[in-house]
Amino acid sequence: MNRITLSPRIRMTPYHRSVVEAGVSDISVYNKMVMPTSYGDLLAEYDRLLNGVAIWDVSVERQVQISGPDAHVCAQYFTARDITNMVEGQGKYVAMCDHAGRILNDPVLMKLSGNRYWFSIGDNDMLLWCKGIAAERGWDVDVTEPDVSPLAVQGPKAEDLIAELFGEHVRDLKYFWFIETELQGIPVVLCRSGWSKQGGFELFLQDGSRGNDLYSIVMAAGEKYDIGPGAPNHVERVESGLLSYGGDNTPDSNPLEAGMGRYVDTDTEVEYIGKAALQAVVANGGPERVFVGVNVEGELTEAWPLPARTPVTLDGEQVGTLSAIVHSHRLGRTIGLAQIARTVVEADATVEIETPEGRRSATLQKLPFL
Ligand code: THG
Repeated sequence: MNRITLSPRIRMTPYHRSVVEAGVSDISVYNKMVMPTSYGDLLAEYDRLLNGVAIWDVSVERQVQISGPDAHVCAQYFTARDITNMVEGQGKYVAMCDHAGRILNDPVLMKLSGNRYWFSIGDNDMLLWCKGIAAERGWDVDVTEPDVSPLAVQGPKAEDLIAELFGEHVRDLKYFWFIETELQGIPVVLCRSGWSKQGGFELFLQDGSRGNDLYSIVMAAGEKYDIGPGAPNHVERVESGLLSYGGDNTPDSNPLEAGMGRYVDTDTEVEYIGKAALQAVVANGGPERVFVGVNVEGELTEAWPLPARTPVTLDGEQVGTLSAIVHSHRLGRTIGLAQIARTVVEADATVEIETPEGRRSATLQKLPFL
């Protein structure tokens, strides 16, 4: 199986022609939209992200826009973090939970104004969730998916490139802060963000008909920095311990079990979905599982990667699930991500992973690796 049938039910991104011309070789589907995942040389893409600058079509990070007089109370209700003091132009990494405190998404929440918010979402149907709950609550809001498609520019040379395109003032933007601006007449929201720890920005294109124009402008200006195409990089994100919602966490995980504890407020007056359940988790001594790094003995071979959520065992009993395993180019060893029972993590136990080539032992460590 090496083809995917592109039909209208799999949405193309506004950068489609550009990424095809750039030589896209692999795609995935995320939020019912095409997500380019490689241009044929993952090691070169990793190297470009670590040492240069890369351009990523991440249109799949769709926005759920909450606008109207009740936007603040509505956005707060969806967010397991106190957003009372958020100001216009600020973004925050947040968890959205169900009523049992289980994580539904891990978006970047952006406050465009007092009555307009964007949840820049990961892969789950949050538009339906937000529409349904806002309507049932009778709030005066519109819940929509606007014509907004992020283009990420990532890597140590991203800031110089973005400063050249938008002006020196972009160097003062703090993490997840943004400005509404334009580039040669193309409306964009420029945010210091992106799913890597190599630095960079996301350009939230606000006119889908201009995607290939925007892509060309960035590519032309980036030529002197040797810019090239890339995509969210699996090896780098494992090294950096960035959560991939839906992949890393089991469906019944709360955000404390998905490594998002420091972004969750339980000691707060504000009301949000899942608050009572999360307060109970804290009152009972903390989460049952912890999101950790694993150092796996031996080399990663062709027979891997493992199927999703490989059992992690201790003395033959399952104590967790492994969600990612890679050869770290920078560390020169095999590393992975797992959700593991807190008692096992606290005991700093050595665990086992069942691989296609037999059992391998693994030690645990705090994230990030790097
Ligand atoms: N860009 C945009 N939206 C997104 C993503 C994105 N929505 C879904 C998904 N990706 C969100 N996931 C993350 C996960 C981690 C980070 C950003 C998005 C991140 N974390 C930093 C860290 O963990 O060190 C900083 C977090 C902090 O300290 O506040 O950057 O990629 N538009």
